Amino acid sequence: MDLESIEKDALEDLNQVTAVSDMETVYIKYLGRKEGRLTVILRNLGQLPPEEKKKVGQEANRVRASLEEKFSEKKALLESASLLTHLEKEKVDWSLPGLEFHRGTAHPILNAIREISDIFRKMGFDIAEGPEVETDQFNFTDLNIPENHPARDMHDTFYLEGSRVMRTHTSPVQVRIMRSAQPPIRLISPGRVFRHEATDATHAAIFHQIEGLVVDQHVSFSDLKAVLAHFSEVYFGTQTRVRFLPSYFPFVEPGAQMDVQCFLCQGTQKNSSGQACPLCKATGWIEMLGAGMVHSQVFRNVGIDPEKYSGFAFGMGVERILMTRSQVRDIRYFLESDIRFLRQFK
Ligand code: FA5
Repeated sequence: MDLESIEKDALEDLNQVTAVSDMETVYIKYLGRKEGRLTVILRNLGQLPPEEKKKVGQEANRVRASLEEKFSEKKALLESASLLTHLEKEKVDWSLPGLEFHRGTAHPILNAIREISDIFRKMGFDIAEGPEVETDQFNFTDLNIPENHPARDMHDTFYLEGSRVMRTHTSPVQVRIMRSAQPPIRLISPGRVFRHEATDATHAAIFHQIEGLVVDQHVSFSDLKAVLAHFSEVYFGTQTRVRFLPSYFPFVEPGAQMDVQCFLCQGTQKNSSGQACPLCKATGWIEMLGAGMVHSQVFRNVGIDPEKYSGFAFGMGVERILMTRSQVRDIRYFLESDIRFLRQFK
């Protein structure tokens, strides 16, 4: 009988269904309002002779009720199965290690600048900034380094159009400040500087300096020495040896430099295999800063009376100072963004 095969076919089709989304097609095929195989039979009952009409009608209704029930059972089954797979997928394994979130930090050089600046701030120094693109006049001429002066050779730089240069040191900030402010002046100025330089373990072409300038009445060379000695004691500790020796810079008189003992060879000038220390080039010392008393010509260039005022200045290399304290063997590491190197400074 038709009804029997409809029920059988419908149940078989239903059996094949594995997703709720596929049930609709099967449902329509048998129970759809227009063309459903069972629906058509029910709709045409009226055309049957009364005896058969009753029999077929009863059976057709039973099949319909049974199929409806089977469909909703299957639907419920599929829905709970898909919910389970969904939950399974979303299951959280609380025993797994968490995802580590790496927070960015300031670059070690920036941190060193902050730390060094703090030491000077506690000694009463203000902080000033100057531009990285400087005029030839402020970078050289006003600092008593006229054109064709041999000192310009040591500061070979990147020249720009219109007598502008990438500053070779932070000393032009001295000029800018002294031109705009009257003494007393007591400030430091950290910043980036640029030199056309053959790089090696202690020389980079882009590095950082911190300039210091004090101008007042009766400022003496011993004030300079005391300030620098205090700085090195606080920053390096009392165990690190430093030395203060004469040097030449056209914008100071007298001029000096401060060296720090090479941490790699401990001043012995040799490495562990007895060869020349590659870091300090077998000198036992690393130059840390240049300094001196502000030259009277510089005072005249910026409009400060050298008879009334005196002052000292210094310019320290931030990378060299940090290298010494953190025992970094090559300045070029600071320019690479190798996270393994940077993480050591946390
Ligand atoms: C100067 O730049 C002077 N302006 C310093 C100064 C300021 C003297 C005020 C007197 C008064 P110098 O070229 O020596 O001097 O550089 C100063 C410091 O910068 C050095 O002692 C060193 O620590 C660092 N330095 C110099 N050249 C390099 C380089 N190529 N790479 C990394 N650090 C450097």
